[in-house]
Amino acid sequence: MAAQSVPQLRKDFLWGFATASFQIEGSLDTDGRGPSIWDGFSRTPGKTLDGGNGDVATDSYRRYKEDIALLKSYGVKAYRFSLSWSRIIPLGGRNDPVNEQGIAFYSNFIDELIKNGIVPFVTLYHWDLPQGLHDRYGGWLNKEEVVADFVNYSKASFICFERFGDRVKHWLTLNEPWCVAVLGYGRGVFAPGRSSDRNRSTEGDSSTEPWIVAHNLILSHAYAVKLYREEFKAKQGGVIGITLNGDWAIPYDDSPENVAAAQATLDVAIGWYADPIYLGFYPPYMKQMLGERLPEFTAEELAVVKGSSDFYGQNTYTTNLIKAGGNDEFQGNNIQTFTRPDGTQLGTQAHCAWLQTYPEGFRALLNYLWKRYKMPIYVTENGFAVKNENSLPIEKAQNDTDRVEYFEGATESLIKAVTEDGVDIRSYFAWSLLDNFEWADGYDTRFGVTYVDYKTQQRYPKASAKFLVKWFGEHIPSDKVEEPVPTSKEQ
Ligand code: GBH
Repeated sequence: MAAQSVPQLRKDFLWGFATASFQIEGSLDTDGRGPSIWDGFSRTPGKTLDGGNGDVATDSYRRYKEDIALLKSYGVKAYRFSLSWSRIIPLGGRNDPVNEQGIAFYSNFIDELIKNGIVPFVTLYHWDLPQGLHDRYGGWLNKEEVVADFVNYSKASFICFERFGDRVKHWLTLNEPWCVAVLGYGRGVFAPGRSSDRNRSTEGDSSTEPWIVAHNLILSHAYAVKLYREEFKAKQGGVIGITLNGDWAIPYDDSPENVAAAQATLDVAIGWYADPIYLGFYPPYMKQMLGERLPEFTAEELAVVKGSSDFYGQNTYTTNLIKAGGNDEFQGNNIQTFTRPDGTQLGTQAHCAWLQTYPEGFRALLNYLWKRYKMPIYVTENGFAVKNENSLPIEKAQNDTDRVEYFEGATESLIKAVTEDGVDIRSYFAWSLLDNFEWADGYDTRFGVTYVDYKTQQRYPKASAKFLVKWFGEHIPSDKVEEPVPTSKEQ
């Protein structure tokens, strides 16, 4: 049989699609939700490319059953989504009231997934901090307050979890802390938009705040995991961890300074978070680069931080060539480019400047993470935005050849990493189930495997969805048992 020659992933491999609350839900003032830092930021003129905001998005708060029916039609094993902190605790803080309506929404959502045989894979925080916490004490900048409030929020979220804990087993604390710190407090392109660049922001200090925010994010993650392990894990048997963003880095050429530069880039993009969490210390390169500006953990904190993830979670999209030089600390003072020394491009250009296809880089990154951190890996995001897709008629957009090619390469790298390199990979979530609110790009950039017509909110599957459905159907052993042949007595 042909099926036997196809290399296989684990039987319990979780494949599916990912989204985030603010990017899809809309209904921002519904059922007692409080404002988040993205509400006001996205409504401020000039903050998003096309002026788009999160008021409606893909209307998924109201259409969640339709979204789940779509997931079911794709035959996914799992769905990764995030909870909105402001729906669960509208003002955000540990002494603020919990909103039962918000909890009920996610409880029903989880129920609906389970009813449809889809594993919920839940992110607690995907960038939508309650505005109340930012106004009250500076949000992520304030260690004493924000760590306690995040831990309390985790606990509130676990009210949901507790009701369905026998079947909900996968938790992520934070999505991409690098983006929160750098884009929110360094470059100022994401909420809350703080930056030293006075053309962009009236407040903020890019030389100190991102490092402080990152430190507080790591502690918030770690103490939430501690709570989970102490109070929930034994009875519920789930796993909890963090997911980071990070792309593979290749030296521009084999000169020693560019080889060192590529490693420094990985240290800042990934090691900034992964090294303390999995190895127990900040990368030495960062200490050298930042000196006193890099906060330090107390011995007690470090004991909580080290080992605070049950697995390794990674979002990854592309690969960069790295040259020594430049003064962008968030890239390790190196220059990133897609242009090879011979002038050719690394891969196919996406709609966003930061993304080109390069599937070999995905495989190399998985190997690097496996060797360095020695944890089972959950790939929690991977995807592509087709150039100018937003200006195409729907039928043309549905035929998303560049995205199909991207996923062809990614899945080939995935299966090779597993079967040829022996990397322990447990999940693959494509970003995203739907075109949605793409942060500072507004609705100009589309990442969905399903086209959304924002005028009607109609959903249209693209070719890339069909590709992934077929590919995972062929590469995960089926758990369907053979139907017994009925005996005449049963008939
Ligand atoms: C993910 O981030 C997010 O988790 C998800 O919400 C988002 O929709 C998806 O990607 C697609 O973008 O040019 O300086 O602003 C991916 C990691 C890191 C990619 C920052 C974009 C932009 C750097 N992102 N990068 S900059």
